[in-house]
This record gives sequence, structure tokens and C-alpha cells, in this order.
Amino acid sequence: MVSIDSVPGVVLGVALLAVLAGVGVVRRRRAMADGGYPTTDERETETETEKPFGLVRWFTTVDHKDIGILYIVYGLVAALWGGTDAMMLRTELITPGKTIWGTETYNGLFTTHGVTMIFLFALPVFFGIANYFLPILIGADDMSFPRINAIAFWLLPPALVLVRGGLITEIIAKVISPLGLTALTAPLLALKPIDISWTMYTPLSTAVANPQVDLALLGLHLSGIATTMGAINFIVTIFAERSEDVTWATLDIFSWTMLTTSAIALFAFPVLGSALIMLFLDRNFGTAFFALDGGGPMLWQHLFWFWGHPEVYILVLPAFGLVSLILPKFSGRKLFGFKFVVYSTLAIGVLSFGVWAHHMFTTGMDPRVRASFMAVSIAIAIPSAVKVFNWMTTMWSGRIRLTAPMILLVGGIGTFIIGGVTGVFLASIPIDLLLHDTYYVVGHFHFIIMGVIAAAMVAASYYWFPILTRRMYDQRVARVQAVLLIVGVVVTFTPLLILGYLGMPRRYAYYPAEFTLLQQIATAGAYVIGVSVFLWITNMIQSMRTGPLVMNADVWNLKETGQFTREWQWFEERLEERRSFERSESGTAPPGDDD
Ligand code: HEM
Ligand SMILES: [Cu+2]
Repeated sequence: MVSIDSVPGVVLGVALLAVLAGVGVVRRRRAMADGGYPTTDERETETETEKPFGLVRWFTTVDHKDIGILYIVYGLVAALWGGTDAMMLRTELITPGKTIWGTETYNGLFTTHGVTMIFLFALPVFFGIANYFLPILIGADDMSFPRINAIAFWLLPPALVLVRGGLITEIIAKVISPLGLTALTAPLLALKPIDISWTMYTPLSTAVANPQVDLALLGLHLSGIATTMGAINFIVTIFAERSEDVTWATLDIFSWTMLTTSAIALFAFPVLGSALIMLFLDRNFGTAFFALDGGGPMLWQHLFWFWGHPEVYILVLPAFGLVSLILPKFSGRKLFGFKFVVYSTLAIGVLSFGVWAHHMFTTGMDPRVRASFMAVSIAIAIPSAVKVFNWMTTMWSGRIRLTAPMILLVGGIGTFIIGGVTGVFLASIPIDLLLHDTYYVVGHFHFIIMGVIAAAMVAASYYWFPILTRRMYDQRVARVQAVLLIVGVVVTFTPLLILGYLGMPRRYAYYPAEFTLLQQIATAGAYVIGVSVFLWITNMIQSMRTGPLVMNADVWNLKETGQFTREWQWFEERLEERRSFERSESGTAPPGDDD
């Protein structure tokens, strides 16, 4: 008979076995050249036959491009799941009282939403983009450790299942409940979606009985291990695998940001991992790390935010890298002040470890310590502003082309300015004492996360779409999508700033009736974001299958301004190789090439 207490152990054991089995079948299959193109008509070409087909290929691949795509797909699944939570949250907030789900579900939703978005969506997508493009940008033929690369990725799906298992087990239990197997359904039903918020503050997180919390802690730990492995791989790759003509002075800006992000991750994630295990021990083995007569609840907050604040820079730096890389291409000018963008990135990397206690200004810590954290928090705005001014100067008197990626980048910079400036206010102790734990905070960080971070990701997806698929997407739909995303973000999160200013605390399903209009405007904005995400996905999938084939590698007319960079040269070579192969193979025109 399965007891409830043994559920976490059993599930973890199964998950670990699955990972080991996965690792066991991973072989070093470094197929050369243009792998990773998911279109069906690619399958016939010579280079593709070196790789196994179908699922076996995806499960056994150690090719950086394939792993990159796996990461991106995984991140998108997490984003859609976390996004569904967000839509449910906003729907509940349409009326001041209970709309559909009520308080308990709301608590679960904002927890799973936050955890999924922060831990499971954002960084995996950037690791995916970097896996695909970073080796190409630095002239390497793969990552330094291809197999570790694969293992790091394959730790993530079990992490997602462990973190979000409560919902899955609940559904399974409800489906099989007519069979009457209470011995089986009872432990499944014991796992409830976690509702302790993504910050998992003690003593709440040590006190709740729900065994799903333990699974989530283990899942987060697993994803932290994966991140650390990935970070080491990126660092070593950038140091050791650069082609001879890529020096520190000519290393592209995206690789610079990935290097900094990986370095921050290397120092931050082990601390998070330790804190998660300490919490796990407190909950299950009677240790007293966070108990009142032990380290106390403040210890958790210090450890959590020692990871937590660097984490926001871990997430935002790759986005800055993408903005800095792509913006000049559509401004017809080189990035203004390249060196300063690099130095400001490194400065952020260092300073990001000196600001964590700005999340704890209201806890009654020593005011002298508080003041120093306030000073560093305000100082870190300077390198961020340096970037903004460099971007604006890049565009100044440039030849701006308002393609979809450019609309997203300009909009993303705008939302970053709002997110950043509201952050400087929060860094100031007297203002934070008023605004802490209100909607203002939620508005502030969503302007950054849903603004510049999401916008840069989508911009990159458009910019590099031809390289990823050898096809072009529907540019008109993309422009509409880009505008909708930026408008949606502003409409959703501006009311939150105002609500916070008016004193509405965060994490409540119910609110006073006078806030109804602002809440409804925010919900309307969220649906606009939802529509734009839908347009993006359908455009991507549809164009991947039937978009017009790209014949000329210079899709964006970059040669004209001398910005036909390495990844595009690589793409040009692949197109050329493919053409000559097809010519020698059959003497007939390759399928689809004449449309
Ligand atoms: C369509 C886009 C999004 C919408 C409409 C949305 C909406 C919300 C809402 C309504 C809350 C709960 C506020 C409360 O009651 O306290 C929330 C919290 C949160 N969101 Fe989002 N969100 C979106 C995207 C994102 C993204 C992309 C991320 C991260 C990458 C993110 C991270 C978070 C976090 C960390 C919290 C705090 C959870 C907590 O208080 O424990 N969100 N969001
Ligand atoms: Cu912070």
C-alpha cells in the first residue's frame, strides 16, 4: 500500500531513472553542417542522412542546433502553461469578488505562474537561442561539451513535471477515480498545486503539509543543476572554441551578454540549490535552518534573494544582447559605443550581487545595511541607462526600417525604460516602504519581463527565422503581432502601477470595488497579449511549413551596410552547399525551389 509520505520519493526515483535512461542512449552524433532544419523536404539531403530520423534523432542528439531547438520548444511549452495561469488570474480579477475560481485556486495560480515563468520559461529560451547561434557567431563547430549539453537539457522536462505535478496528478486521479482504486488515487490527490508563491518564504513554506511542495523543491533543484551545467558549457565554449579571428574585441555582443549571464548563474544558482535543499531538509528531516530558534525566516530571504536578484539580470542580459545585436541591423548603423555596452554588461554582472536586500527593506534589518543596498541598487541603474542611451544613439539619424523585429525592439526599449525607472523608485527606501508588496511591484517587473525580455525573444525569432527554417514568415501578420504585443503590455501593466500607487496589495483574488475599472483594463490588455501570442505561434508554425523558401541569404539587405555577420555568412554557405549538392545529385531542380 502506497502511503502519502512515500509519494515524493517514488516520483523522484522514477524521474531520476528516466533521466539516467535518457543519458544512456545519448550518443555522440555530431552530424556535420546543416542539421537542425525541421522542414520535411530537407530530409532527403545528404547531410541529414547522417542523423537518425524522427523521435530518435531528437532524443539522442548532441548537436548544438538540435539542442537549441529542444530548449526553445521546452521554454515555449512552459510559457504557454504559465501564460494560461496568467490568463486565469486576470480573468478571476474581472470582478471584485469571486469571478470563477476564488481565493484558493488564485493562490495556486499565482504561484505556479511565477515559478513556471521565472524558473522554467525565460532562461531555457535564451539557452536555446544561444545554443543554436552562439557557436556559429564565434566560429565554433559545436559547444565545448556536447554531451553535457544534452544532459543539461534533458534534466529540464522532469523538472517541469516535478514542479507542476500537482495539477497532472489531480487530473489523473479524477480520470481513474471511477475505477475505485482509492489506494492509488488518494496519494495522487494528496498532491495539490503549490500555493506558497514563487518566493517560497518561510515559515509558510516549511509549515504547509502538501507533499507537492517537496516535489517542486526537488524539481527546482534539478533545473538549477541544469542551468549550472549549461552556464559552464557556455563559458568554456566562449573561452576555448572561438575561431582564431574572433578576439575579445570582435566577440559579438550577444555572446558577451551570454558570457556574463553564465558567470552570474555560476555564482547564484549554487546558493539557490543549497537553500532549496535546506528547506527540503527542514520540511522532511527535522533540521532547523529556517526555524525561529535556528537561522530564522530572514535566512531564507537572504539566501533566496542572493540568487533572486542576480537572476533578474541573468534573464535580462541576454535580452539586452539581442537588442544590441539586432537593433543596428535595422538602423543601418553599427552599434554605437560597442565597448561601453560591453563594459556596462560586465558592471551589471558585478553589481548584481550587491543589491539583493532591496527586496527586504521592510523586514526590520539594520538601517545602515539597508542604506548601502539602496546605494548599490540606485547605482546599478547607471550601466542600464548607458545601454539605453547607446541604443538611442544607434538609431539617431540612422535609416530605420520598421520591420516586425524592429517594432518589437523599439517597443521593448520603451517598456524597459518604464520598468527601469519604476525600479529606481523602488530602490529608494522611503518609497519602497510604501510600495512594497503592492501591485506597483508587479507592474514594475512585468514591464521588464513581459516588455523587453519577451519582446527581444520574439524579435530574435523573426530576425533569425530564415536561418532556422530556410523559409520566410508572414511579415504583415508579424507587424500586427508586434504592435499588439507592445500595446498589450502597456495596457496590462500601467494600471497595475496605478493600482499599487493607490495601495492595492499584490496576491489577492478579491479587491475593493473602487479598483474594478483599472483591474478590468489590465485584464483587457492581457487578452490583447494573448491574441498576439496566438498570432505569433500560428505564423511561426504555418510559415515553417509553407512560407516562401529563402533563396538569397541576405534576407535583410545587411551587405549594403557591411553588417552581413557571421551567422548569415554561415547561412549563405549552407544554402550554397545545398544547391551544389542538389545539382550534382539529380541534375534537376530541387523540389520547391522554383516557387
Ligand atoms: C500575458 C502576460 C502576463 C500576465 C497577464 C501576467 C499576470 C500576472 C498576474 C495577474 C500576477 C498576480 C498578481 C498578484 O495577484 O499578485 C502575476 C504575478 C507574477 N508574474 Fe506574471 N503575467 C504575465 C507574464 C509573466 C512573465 C513573462 C513572467 C516571468 C518571466 C511573469 C512572472 C510573474 C511573477 C514572478 C509573479 C509573482 C508571483 C507571486 O506573487 O508569487 N509573468 N502575473
Ligand atoms: Cu532585486
